[in-house]
Amino acid sequence: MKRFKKPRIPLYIIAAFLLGLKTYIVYRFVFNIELDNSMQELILFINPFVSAFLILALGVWFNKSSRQMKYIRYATLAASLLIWANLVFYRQFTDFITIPQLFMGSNMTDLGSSILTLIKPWDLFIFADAAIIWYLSKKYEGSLAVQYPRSGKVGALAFSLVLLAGNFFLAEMERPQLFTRGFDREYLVKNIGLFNYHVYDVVIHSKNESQRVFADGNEIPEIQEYIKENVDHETSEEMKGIAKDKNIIFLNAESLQHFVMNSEVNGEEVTPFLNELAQDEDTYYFDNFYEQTGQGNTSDSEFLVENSLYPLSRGAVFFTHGNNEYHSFDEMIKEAGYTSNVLHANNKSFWNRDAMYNSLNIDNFFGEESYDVTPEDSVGWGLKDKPFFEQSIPILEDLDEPFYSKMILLTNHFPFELDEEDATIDKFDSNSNTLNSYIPTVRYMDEAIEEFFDELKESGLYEDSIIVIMGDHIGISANHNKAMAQYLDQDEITAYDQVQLQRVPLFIHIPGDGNGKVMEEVAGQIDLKPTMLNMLGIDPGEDIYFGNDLFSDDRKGYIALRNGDFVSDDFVKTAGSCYDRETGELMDQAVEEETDSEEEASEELEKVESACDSIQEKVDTELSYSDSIIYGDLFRFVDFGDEEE
Ligand code: GP9
Ligand code: MN
Repeated sequence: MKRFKKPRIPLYIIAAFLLGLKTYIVYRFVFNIELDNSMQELILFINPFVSAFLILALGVWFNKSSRQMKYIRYATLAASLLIWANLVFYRQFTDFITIPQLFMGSNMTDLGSSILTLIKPWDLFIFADAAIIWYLSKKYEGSLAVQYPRSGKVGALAFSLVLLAGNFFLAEMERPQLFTRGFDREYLVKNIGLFNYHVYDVVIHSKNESQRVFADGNEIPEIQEYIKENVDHETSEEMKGIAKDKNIIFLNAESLQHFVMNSEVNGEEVTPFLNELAQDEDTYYFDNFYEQTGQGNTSDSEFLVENSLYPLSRGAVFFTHGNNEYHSFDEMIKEAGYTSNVLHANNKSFWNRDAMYNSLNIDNFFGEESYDVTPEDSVGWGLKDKPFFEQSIPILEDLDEPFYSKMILLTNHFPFELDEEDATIDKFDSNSNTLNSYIPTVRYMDEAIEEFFDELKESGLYEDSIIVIMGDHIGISANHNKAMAQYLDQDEITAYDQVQLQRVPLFIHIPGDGNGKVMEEVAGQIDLKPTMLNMLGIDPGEDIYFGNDLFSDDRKGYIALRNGDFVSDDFVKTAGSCYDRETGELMDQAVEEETDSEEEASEELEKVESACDSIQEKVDTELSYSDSIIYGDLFRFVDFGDEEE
């Protein structure tokens, strides 16, 4: 047998180096990870090598060289696949995969055409190191393996753990409480790397799962107490019962963001009908209304509306906790004789809706099979909004009244495809195809809603109904900030702007009301359940919820975003800083400008900081109570007093 010259560098080290280098390049140049200082740069540079070494050094425990080679090959390949999967996911959601999301496999396949636009030919380079290692390991199998004595193996492991500890130490220094807060996945990946982030995610996932098993409901009184003290507020007397016995038609306007309202492209209004509707004397239009969704997108927005609870910070609650007990709006309106319905021309397993709608006590779900979906009438994700509305009219007419019917639109969905004949406004012109295409699909939705209003009037349903239109979540992610800045005619999109871009339009249109106006209060999706209950004249009783009546003057005064940021009457809190909500100025600067002496400034600043901190504390408390309710399935233990309906 031919003997190879003993090579100097073992394969596991070569593989660790290549994997580390590749990972770093991908972090730095492919993901859009923000780096604020040189410490962050350093950590981002170190962590790929630390993780790669940790993974590959495990290979030395295989004594047989063929096994060792096999391990190194597959570990490198698996790591590359993991990076690639995260990259594809990131292009769509600007976020990293979580375990609960992996169980949303059905969604991933349903993504269909969207997923193709997310895969790029040069993604193949992500597998370059795996290919090199594969080749080397086959060619030089025996000579590139190492046979360490036991002490050498332990040494390699100990060395990788020391590196890991060093990495964690730096990370904790850079971002205290990184592991306990865990709201922001980008921070985790930036600091401990993608691989360790996934290990962390597995640990958190198991912890959450065990929370349900061990929950016994003894947290409930504390939560009820908190709600009584902090959330409960007076509802509007004026609006109480205004919708009594009327139908509620709720339009879930896919990806509709606030920034398109009253804006123009090439001198043409993007949303002419909605702009007019906002000014209508029968419409209450909310101008500072925020979406509060997490990874569950549309389904999270539905969850917020039906429950006035927060969705989860990881995964979609529709998937992860679709079989929990809830005390939903749909259940509560039954006592007033209402039926609840969802109309959505998509398959019912998407977002696990079939299971969740059951748990929410929704009476009827009219999915894809209730519609005539032809290729001519479809684009992107399915039936176009115009035929969807048209075909929905007979369904609505057949329902027992009064009803609450939610209609979920689809055409204005990423990647914003539209047939040429449906495009009635130019695309925007920027470096982002996504933003460019968004404009004509938003216009299409605007026209579809206009037609729907006419159809409702023709059918006679209009007078007996209240129509709510809500944008479900953002359509244009931070990945398109350059184009967005161009659209908004700004130099850049700041952290403050990013929060403001989370505004979505909300219309509450009450035919014949005549008192409509533009409402300026800071509000969010969490507020719809208490608002609609009050409008129906239903007493929430012992309900556990986190929102306020939108029409009341007496409100909590802030809206929590799912990542822990918040917007209050005075502040926008994001990226660790407090901004003036109206001007977008950092509060310390604003205070400095407004005060005359240094002494006065520091006094004022202290006040502002403590005001901001005290809201933050409430936001954190609310989010964590809401999480406990969901993870522990705590409503199993609550008697809301209306169970037997
Ligand atoms: C799918 C539709 C879109 O049924 O609700 O979901 P999204 O991707 O926006 O969450
Ligand atoms: Mn959506």
